[in-house]
Amino acid sequence: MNHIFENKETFKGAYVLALNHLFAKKIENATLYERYATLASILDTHLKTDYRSTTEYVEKNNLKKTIYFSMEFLMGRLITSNLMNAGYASVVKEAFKDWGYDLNEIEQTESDAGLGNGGLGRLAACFLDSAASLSLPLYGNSLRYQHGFFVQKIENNKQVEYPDNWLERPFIWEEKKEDEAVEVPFFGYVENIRLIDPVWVRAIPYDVKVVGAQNGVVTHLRLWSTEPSKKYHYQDQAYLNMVKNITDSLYPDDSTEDGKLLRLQQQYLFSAAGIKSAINEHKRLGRDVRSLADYYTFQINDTHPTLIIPELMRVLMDEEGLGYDEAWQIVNKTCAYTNHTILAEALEKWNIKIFRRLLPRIYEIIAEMNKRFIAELVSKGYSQEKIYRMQLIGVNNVRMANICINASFSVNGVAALHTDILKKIELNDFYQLYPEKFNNKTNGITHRRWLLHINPELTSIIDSLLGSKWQKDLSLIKGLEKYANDAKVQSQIKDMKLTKKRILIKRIYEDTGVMLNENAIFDIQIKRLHEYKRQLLNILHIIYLYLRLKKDAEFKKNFHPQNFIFGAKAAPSYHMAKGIIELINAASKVINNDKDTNELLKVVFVENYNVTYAEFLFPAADLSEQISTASKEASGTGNMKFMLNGAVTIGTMDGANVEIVEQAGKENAVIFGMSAEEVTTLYKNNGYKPRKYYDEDKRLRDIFEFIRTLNSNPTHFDFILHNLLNSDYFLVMADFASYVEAQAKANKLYQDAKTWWRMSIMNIANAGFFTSDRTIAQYNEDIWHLTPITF
Ligand code: 26V
Repeated sequence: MNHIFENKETFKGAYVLALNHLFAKKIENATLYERYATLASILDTHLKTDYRSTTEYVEKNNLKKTIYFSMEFLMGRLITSNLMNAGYASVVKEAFKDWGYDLNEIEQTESDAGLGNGGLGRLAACFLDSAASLSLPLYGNSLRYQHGFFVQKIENNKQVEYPDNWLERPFIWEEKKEDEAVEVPFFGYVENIRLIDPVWVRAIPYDVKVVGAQNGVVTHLRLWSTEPSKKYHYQDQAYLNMVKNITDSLYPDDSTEDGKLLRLQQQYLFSAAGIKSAINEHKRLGRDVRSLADYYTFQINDTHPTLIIPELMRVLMDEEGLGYDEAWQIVNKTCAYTNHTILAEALEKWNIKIFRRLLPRIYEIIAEMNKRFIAELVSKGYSQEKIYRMQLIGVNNVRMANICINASFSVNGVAALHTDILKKIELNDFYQLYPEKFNNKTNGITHRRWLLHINPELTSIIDSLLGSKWQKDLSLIKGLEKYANDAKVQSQIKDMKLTKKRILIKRIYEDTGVMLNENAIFDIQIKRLHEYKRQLLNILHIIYLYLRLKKDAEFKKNFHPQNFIFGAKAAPSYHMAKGIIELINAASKVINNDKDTNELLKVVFVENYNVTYAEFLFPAADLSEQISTASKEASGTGNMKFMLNGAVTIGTMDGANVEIVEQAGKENAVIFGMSAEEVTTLYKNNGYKPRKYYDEDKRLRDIFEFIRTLNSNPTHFDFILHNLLNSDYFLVMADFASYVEAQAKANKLYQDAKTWWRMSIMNIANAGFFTSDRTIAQYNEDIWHLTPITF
């Protein structure tokens, strides 16, 4: 077959024509963006053939689909990943080289699609890549936010938020499907199950192609946008504003408890539209609604898409005329729920008043579900107290997680420890009632983006040792283990790190003016800013190091230089988190400018940490900071990206760290701090006195004193210090001594090069389990049972 990506000459010919067609320019006159847009357009157009054959295959063979409902998909840039998965990266790179251009440079002009907050959204993006690469018919369903996750700037040490106008220039990978628009009703009132006088909003899908790894499979992520309904002749400004607002912005908040009507509106919009489009498709293919469960699984990513449950009930009963029991059976066989947090404050609840006003019929259905559920529990002899804990509606609010657990056939956690805690503690009532529903699916990351794409240097080292089969089946990366002590391989890995550090140093220098020492240990903590993730513990330790280096010559002599790098966004309304960012920046200014220590110790807070920045940071790391209070981090996925790129974890036995240590060996990580069980017991006994640590540990007193010098107003950071002394819910004070010890151990280990690079290689070699290909294969095996597409 002859096509434009066949070889560099055919590609060059097509590219020059397209550039002329799109921008009326010759290549030497085109801007960087025009060169990018031309490449993306011809690739996107080219992919249409595979997209069509995938769709046709799935339809012709009546394959079951999974619709992955997620309010967030943190896609990042797509050009390189699409080119690589399509198998055309080297042809394009060669052609560009002939012209004197660098493909990486072109990539820089694509906007980073930041339709998510953090781990949950990035996981969804990795899942799309893995499912398509495993030839599974999985499709994403979400919202097309006009503004993604805010752009962070640091001004005066503080975080300032700016809007992310990522759609400023056309998003080339999307295609508007006007013909598949649906109308979604809000408000109104109910008369005999009929919704009277609702306000209609038109939902229009934009499909973004998702390219499987060299298997000809192209699926999509469907993003819903809102437009005024076609049902009205006249629309006033208030209505038009409401319509626009629904898909205006992503909530920059992990907090789902803000009670905002708008967020509930977003949730219903993409849930109802997604269900409607699945049912439309199901019928178009000539199938009966009663067989829905044979053709679809709706995976509910956290509780944000919970409303698909009552919505599906509504469609089946009110529109399709099924009885309650029959509808309930279908819902129960199609919906599956993934839980991503045990933090009680993160469990979504909606005020009944708001809920009923916005979604009166949906509320009625949930009330009916609740009535029947309570009756079932009563008949099983449950106590009043237990029933109250489990019911779907509390005194004031609708409980989304309870609805999901009650109505889904599968409930999964995202790491072994997390699922264990759900079963034994947080969701124990439900686990006793439905033990068969509960299962674990440890998270993963796509090694195509997080190794092949971002670290070609490491990829080629592995290729040279193992051939390239491991790229398709990451479990084969285990073959590296036998080179762990090999001096030559160790030095190759060390050189790879140095190369990646130099690239990062340059970027950080350009962004912040801080020049980092390339021989130092690169110690990196990149993730959302949350108290439970304990960036505060990290900065307290850095201050301790700084003070010690200044006064202890012997310590200084034995200390290997260390660069501490942070990247984190705080929710705009999260006062404590923003205070911690300011504290890190204020401390870094003093530390970086102190001639006594600044050859040895630097601290950098990178601005606007996002997927694109992450791609520079992970490969350059030596130490991966995973220091959450044990039991609080459901899984973590950054920990896996570091490991795969040869960093050693310094962390607590929390989330997937437990499995990382299990895979790599305890001797190949630096573990510290209280265990999840100890934390739980401490909370239960109510006996935690953080002030004791302050009184007994001079290091803490010195750190506090230093913090009081960081601002012209000595009480400026007192809200942080007082919290540590008087409450410290996340046990920073309790784990401080143990963390200091762990850090000292890591610094010493690094100085023993043979041991260190052995550890690094052992981490890479044992990261195979953490590919999201494995995660997706397990979801499919246990929950979805999809048949792969085999052309
Ligand atoms: C929400 C909230 C809201 C209230 C304040 C505290 C708080 C803390 C965390 C959250 C997160 C909710 C869901 C979430 O993003 N979970 C993350 O999911 C990742 C993918 O499974 C997982 O790796 C992370 O450990 C988990 O935090």
